[in-house]
Amino acid sequence: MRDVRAALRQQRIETPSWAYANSGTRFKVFTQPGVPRNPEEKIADAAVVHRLTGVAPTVALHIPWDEVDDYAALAKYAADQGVGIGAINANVFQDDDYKLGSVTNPDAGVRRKATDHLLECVDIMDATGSRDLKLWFSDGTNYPGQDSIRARQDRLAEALSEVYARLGDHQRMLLEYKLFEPAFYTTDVPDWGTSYAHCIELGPKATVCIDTGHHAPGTNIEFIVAFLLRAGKLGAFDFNSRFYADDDLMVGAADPFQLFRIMHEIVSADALGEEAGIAFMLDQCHNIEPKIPAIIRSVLNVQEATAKALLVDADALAAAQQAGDVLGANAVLMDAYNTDVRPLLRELREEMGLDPDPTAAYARSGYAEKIVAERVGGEQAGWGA
Ligand code: PSV
Ligand code: MN
Repeated sequence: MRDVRAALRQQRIETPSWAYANSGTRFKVFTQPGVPRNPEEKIADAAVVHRLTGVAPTVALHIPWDEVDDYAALAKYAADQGVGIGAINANVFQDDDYKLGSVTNPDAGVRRKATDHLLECVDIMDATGSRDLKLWFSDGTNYPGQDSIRARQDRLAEALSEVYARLGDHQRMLLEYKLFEPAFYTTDVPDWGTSYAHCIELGPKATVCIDTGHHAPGTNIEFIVAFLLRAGKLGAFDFNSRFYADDDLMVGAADPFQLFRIMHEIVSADALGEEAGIAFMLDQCHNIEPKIPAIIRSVLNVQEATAKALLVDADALAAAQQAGDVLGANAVLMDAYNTDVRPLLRELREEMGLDPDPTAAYARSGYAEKIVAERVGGEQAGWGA
């Protein structure tokens, strides 16, 4: 029998700095009072989420959205707040120079600029002690014939290998993929296979990041999880929910069953613990809902899916599978999924010295009112779009 509580206690979910900031669609950003104005205030909010949930000890940064003069000082500030700096996300998608691509741009000068930014992100990792460099490229083309698909792959491989060579012994590269958007005809890293192939070419420090919102409708994400786990090439998740495209809604909101199926693959491969090296990150935007409570909800959604996955009776499942008992095997999985794990998680939080209901504890804490009163003046942080 698995030690469900011990596994849940050790779970680590990373929250994204940009989820605490203003965001929206390409039609409108609705601002919210109390939103952070700088990286420190985002980190302070992330620390609140960790204090209340006990399982969100790191916060990912996005550069230049979280640009500061002194990254070591920022890491120290985070540590003082009780959290660490997680992945450093590069941003080569918001500069005018990148209209035709960043590291795959036909212009060598633009490629140099983009690669230099990626290298700068590794410098930042050195200063913050971050392990992971997360790369997502908006690169691609909009029209057939616009550029050479093959040449763009060559340019991508060249930039990635230069950055890979710069990584320290304990640093990794996470290569994210996305089916489309902003490019509509070809995307240079559109799917897990492309990411996987580049990671194989690069070496052991390069692994795939699965953003759950980046697939065609109906894609079986848990298959991708299982495949990459077997190949030792799953490095991270960017968790969120989608109904239509890259919606960036709260993880587990649209399809909690899918989240359970993903976590079942993780648990059955014994890949939940830190030693497995998989970063469980959120990549979300809270456009119309209050941000901190939404992030708390998201963390709890991942925790609930994980608890259910841990409750799967592995022996009974293996026996049913071996016996070819299709319905029996499916029933073992569904029994776990249909278990209400909320009482177990409430107990666990009490054991961890936390409030059993983090959402209610946040509402009672007065933090929301405090940041609305204090964060007056200055410019609210946003995603720069
Ligand atoms: C792209 O859609 C993406 O998922 C990448 O992870 C970016 O870094 C992130 O969103 C920014 O919100
Ligand atoms: Mn992402």
